[in-house]
Amino acid sequence: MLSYIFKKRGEIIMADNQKMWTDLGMDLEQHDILCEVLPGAIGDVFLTQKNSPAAMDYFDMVLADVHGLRPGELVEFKKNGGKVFGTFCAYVPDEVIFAAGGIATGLCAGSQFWVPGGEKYLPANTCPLIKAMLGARFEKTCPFYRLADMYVGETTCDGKKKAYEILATDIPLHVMDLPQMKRERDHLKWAEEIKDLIKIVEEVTGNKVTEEALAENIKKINLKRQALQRLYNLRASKNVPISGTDVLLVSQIAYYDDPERFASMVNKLCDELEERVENGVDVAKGAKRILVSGTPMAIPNWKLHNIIETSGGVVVCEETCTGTRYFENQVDETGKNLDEMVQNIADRYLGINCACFTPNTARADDVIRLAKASKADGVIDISLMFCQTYDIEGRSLEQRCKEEGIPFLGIETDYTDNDAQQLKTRIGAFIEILG
Ligand code: BJ8
Repeated sequence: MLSYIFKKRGEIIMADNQKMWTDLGMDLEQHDILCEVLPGAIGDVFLTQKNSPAAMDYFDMVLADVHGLRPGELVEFKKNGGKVFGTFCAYVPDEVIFAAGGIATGLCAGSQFWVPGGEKYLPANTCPLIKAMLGARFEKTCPFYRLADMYVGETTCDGKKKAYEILATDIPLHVMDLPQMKRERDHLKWAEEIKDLIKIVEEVTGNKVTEEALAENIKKINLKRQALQRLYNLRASKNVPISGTDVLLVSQIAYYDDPERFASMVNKLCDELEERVENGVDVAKGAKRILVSGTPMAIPNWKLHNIIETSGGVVVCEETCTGTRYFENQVDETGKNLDEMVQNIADRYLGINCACFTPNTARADDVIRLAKASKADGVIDISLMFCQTYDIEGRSLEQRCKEEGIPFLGIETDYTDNDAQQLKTRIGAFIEILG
């Protein structure tokens, strides 16, 4: 039983991860089916791209052995007593987990493959991301879901809250009580929640979160954010040096790669892109520049980017949690003691503008600001099916874009390909009318 690794674009080698997957208690037969689909999907989306930067090789390699490479590292880490924490949301502060000597890893849920498994536990009219979370865990077909010692959830949307109750029947799960408003007292409350998380990770890892360790990890995660910000700044140049599909992959990998290695690989990519910008290299000459906003696109969800970029558009920015919401704003590094550092962490994370908050007008401000900064010709706002908060917010966002004279297209979709043709037609028509 084999997983496929693309060593370089177009070159496929095989890796045998069977023993690790068996040890993790995975359903190998079902997992084989997923492994068979993935290389085709990667080939269709990534290998058909022209003029992809050479430094994307690293991210392609990570993707091609997505269930082998990083899980293998985490398994080794656990053999030496390390603890792994699986997270689901951009609000959970990785700094705290790393400061306790643990490793945080995103638990992505971007594949239709996991949705039917989730529907055994949840109503069909639940957001596909949430259904995929449960499917990935209970169907035993994702090594990340298997190897995490604990999950860390958060009180964002109602669907996730209920899903965490079900997941907690199968794995230790701590839920952080995220405020739904951003008043001063909410900032203080979020700091208290982070202190609770510190206690939990200290208990699980057996390590204290010291001032030194927290300061060091604030810097470490900030460096990752800075690398991503650099990448996004380069996309804003007149000639587009990298496709949105490639950048989406980088953003998806950000959630589970080693933070230091990831930052250095993103910076390496940026060095290459800087040269491209100077030399006028454009991967999408004549294409219309699109800002994508809305719900996150967890790996391996490349559906919308692929459609946009094969319909005369190029994605130049994502106002999503697999985009700017993940890395904008640094944690203030001047905190002198644990209390100050925790408050600085709380303040940075509460700066994220998720539709779960009320009011959330700052998100529309973000979209307008980013559309202008990235010189977008239009905004495509995406809501995963049955995600009420993003769907509802789409209406006011459309209004704001209209007021600013920015063309806007709202889309509701899921992980299936059932609507792909229809979306191609709608997106193609939208791109046509962009001036
Ligand atoms: S900070 S966007 S990662 S909650 S799409 S599961 S909201 S029903 S993913 Fe999210 Fe954190 Fe917000 Fe970002 Fe619910 Fe909507 Fe599904 Fe969602």
